[in-house]
Amino acid sequence: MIRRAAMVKMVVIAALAALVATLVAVLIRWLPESASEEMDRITFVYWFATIICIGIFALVAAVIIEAVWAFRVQPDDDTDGPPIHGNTRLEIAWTIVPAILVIAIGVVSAVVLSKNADAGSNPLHVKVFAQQFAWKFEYPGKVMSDELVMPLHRNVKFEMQSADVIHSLWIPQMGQKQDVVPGITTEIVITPTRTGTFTLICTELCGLGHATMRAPVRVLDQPAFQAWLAKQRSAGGAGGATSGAAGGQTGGATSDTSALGKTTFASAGCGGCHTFTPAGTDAQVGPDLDKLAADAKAAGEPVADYVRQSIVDPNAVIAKGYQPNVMPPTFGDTLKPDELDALVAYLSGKGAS
Ligand code: HEC
Ligand SMILES: [Cu+2]
Repeated sequence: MIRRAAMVKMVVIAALAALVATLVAVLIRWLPESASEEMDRITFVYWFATIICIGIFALVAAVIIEAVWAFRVQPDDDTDGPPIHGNTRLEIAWTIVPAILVIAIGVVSAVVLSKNADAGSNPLHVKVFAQQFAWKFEYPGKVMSDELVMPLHRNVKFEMQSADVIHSLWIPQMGQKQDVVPGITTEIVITPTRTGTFTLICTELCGLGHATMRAPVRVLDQPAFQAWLAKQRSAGGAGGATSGAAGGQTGGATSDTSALGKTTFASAGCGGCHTFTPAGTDAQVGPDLDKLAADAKAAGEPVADYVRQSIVDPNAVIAKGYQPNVMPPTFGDTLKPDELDALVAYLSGKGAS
């Protein structure tokens, strides 16, 4: 039988251990502030499991500390300890109780998973296109956008496709995370609960530009969202009416083409690897595109031809000092012909001047 004094000591130790663990759980901000119904549920699971863990931690800490202290060897005690056979009641208890707790966590998680996957009867459908290293979003009515805009308190159902490798969609404050896998369409539901700006992050290491594969996210109240969508529709879905005012353009491109060139450069993720002053990017994975003219000359080709070949077939000519197979070879397939033309004009216009 455990003596009364030992029992009291263990209760005190358990209370202290629980206090310390609770402070660590509460005082450190482990999760971002929730911005979606799904994140609210995920946060609940997190606390449900954490509270159970704190209880077990307190119990184990109390028993271990008391046992180590009370049964420590006395000086000069060279005898063996007493032979002990199991304690059936204790063993049944420490099997059944954890089993119940783990099953409880499993059931709560399963309920949350199924609720988080439920898009309700009237979700907003948004198609997501992921490719190295950019995101694109398509709204009903073929409205394309580089920015993810979501209406407040409405289920948004994402249908996601990848043009190349596995990517993964994650907005930390919204909790939900889902891989985007080439060849299949994956789905995820997010229901925003507060307006604001967030960042969508690719969380699957997808290549050299992975760290730059982000997209801006905005949650608007319903009227503002409808207004945004209507405006995008009338703008032909060009993705935020970008002006062609890219400093120093003299390539003879009309401002329409240069606007498309600029948006394509941004949406295809070129800026994740290349410096190009008109686009305001300064990445250094690939060559500085401000200096294209010189490379075209070295290759003995007109700038426009050289640029087109570099985009469609990156390994045809490897820029000096760079590696082959770094620039994705898929742009020839993923870019529409007019986007490709505009991109070539956008890049060579600058280079030729
Ligand atoms: C993953 C990084 C990456 C991305 C994304 C990327 N590139 Fe590249 N790019 C490179 C590298 C590395 C090279 C040099 C090797 C080569 O020539 O293939 C290069 C070469 C080029 C060249 C030839 C440059 C020269 O001076 O010879 C052009 C033009 C170019 N890229 C345009 C683009 C455009 C346009 C996009 C977007 C559609 C793009 N790149 C996306 C990495 C990238
Ligand atoms: Cu990615």
